Amino acid sequence: MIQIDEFAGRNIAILGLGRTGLAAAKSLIAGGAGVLAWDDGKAGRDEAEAAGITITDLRRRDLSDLAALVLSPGIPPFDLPEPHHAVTLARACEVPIINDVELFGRAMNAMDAENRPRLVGITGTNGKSTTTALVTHILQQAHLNAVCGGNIGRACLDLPALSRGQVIVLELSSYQLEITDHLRCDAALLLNLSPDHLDRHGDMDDYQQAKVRVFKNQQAGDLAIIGVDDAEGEAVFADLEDGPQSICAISASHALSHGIYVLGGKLVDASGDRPIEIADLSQAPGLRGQHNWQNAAAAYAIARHLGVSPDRIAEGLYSFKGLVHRMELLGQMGNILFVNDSKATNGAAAARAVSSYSNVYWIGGGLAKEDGLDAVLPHAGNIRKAFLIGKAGPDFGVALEGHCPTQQCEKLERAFVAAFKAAREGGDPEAVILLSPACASFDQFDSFEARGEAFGSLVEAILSAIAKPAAGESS
Ligand code: UMA
Ligand code: ADP
Repeated sequence: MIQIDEFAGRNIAILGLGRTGLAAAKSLIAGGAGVLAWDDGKAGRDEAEAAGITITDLRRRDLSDLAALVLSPGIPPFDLPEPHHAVTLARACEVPIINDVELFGRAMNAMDAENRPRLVGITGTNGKSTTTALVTHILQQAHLNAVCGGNIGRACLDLPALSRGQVIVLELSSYQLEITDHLRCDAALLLNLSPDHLDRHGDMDDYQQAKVRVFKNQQAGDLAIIGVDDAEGEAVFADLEDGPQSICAISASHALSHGIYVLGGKLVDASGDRPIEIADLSQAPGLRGQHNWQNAAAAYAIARHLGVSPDRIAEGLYSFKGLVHRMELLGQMGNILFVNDSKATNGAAAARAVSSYSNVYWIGGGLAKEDGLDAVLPHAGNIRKAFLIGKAGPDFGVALEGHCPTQQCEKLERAFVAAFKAAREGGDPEAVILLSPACASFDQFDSFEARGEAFGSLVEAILSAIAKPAAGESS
């Protein structure tokens, strides 16, 4: 746990007692602050009380004596979609609204330069978790004391106490960045940008403004890495050219005269006098698909900045296993692969998976995002048939008309059974039953993890049913 001393002897409120709020409460209490904690959900309050944290209803209290209100990332700090009552009260009393990443950034800044860990900040619309895990894996393989946290699942204040020689790799969402002011990253990455979370940010411009805060406070000697495969990234790169930090462009779609790029699977470092081939990513099983090449190029740039040798980085790229729920190969039956990409909660992410395979029996749908299926349609030629579920099913059916056959299945189980039958009858040399929904899961599941696990159970049931001969059948 990272102890936060800044509020010793003062009262500070915490709204939201999930992973972020619980960790923040513990860090602040350890540092001597008077913590007033609240969660609108009973489960959150109960868990906090069990951990010895006092509960105070922040919606019904005068907040004017507070030094700050610490918000969880899931609770909007501004007016969209609508402000929380406690946020409105805090604003009226001019209480600063901050978050755990801001507390973390200030604690880092308060350290002596020689003891301060090095910090990597990773953001983008898609690929954050994969790149965060990949960077951490490469650094650990190179025997650096690296840990990761943030949006990837472990609150940043829950990480081990800050100490000399550590490298902290933080995955940062737009929700976390939008009210973070003092974070300074030794290496900061913006992978890509496409429409997401616009209900909260209002428009692309506001979303982009939140994301580019990852570069705020960078100094000479720090590195900004920017994916330039989309127009937004190119614009951010141009904006940063006048900044104090060094900048590095990365691409998975074209050669760069200066930067790091991947072409035909070959990772090339063109940041020096002449381009040098570093690795052949077609030999990296955990980094299949062009989108993962973008992640690999970014991870390479970060690890080089932290002093890891190109050979060591290549070893890390080859030995990376990938993350669960992201184009995760669950198993194979004859010519049929089962791939769980439940984390594809928007169209841009699903497009990457659909474009990575031929003969896709695609399971998609759920709660649609702003970008709908726009990014998937150019790759619909790879879809042999779409099996649609959830609220978005009917709209996706309309969007796919004229592109590929579709079947409305409503539920995941029905979609899986229908997709399996179709894939068996299809006779393709390699077929893929791909769950890559292009949607959030919340209409039918608690989380993308629960959705991926449900898919995994269906796959497991089929694989074990086929492996075991039926009763009475001779082997
Ligand atoms: N709550 C209220 N009132 C509200 C809304 C929520 O009291 O109006 C309470 C809930 O009852 C709950 C708590 O707030 O107890 C949840 O807070 P939270 O949603 O911020 O969740 P945490 O558990 O703190 O997890 C957060 C991130 N969640 C979100 O941003 C929504 C996690 O990212 C992150 O891993 C974690 O902090 C540690 O840093 C998850 C996520 O979905 C993976 N992120 C989004 C994404 O990747 O698209 C941004
Ligand atoms: P995030 O943490 O940003 O949501 P993940 O690494 O969890 O990103 O991947 C989310 C989804 O996006 C998965 O479906 C994955 O296959 C896909 N994906 C991973 N990297 C990229 C990328 N660089 N560009 C687009 N999609 C990606």
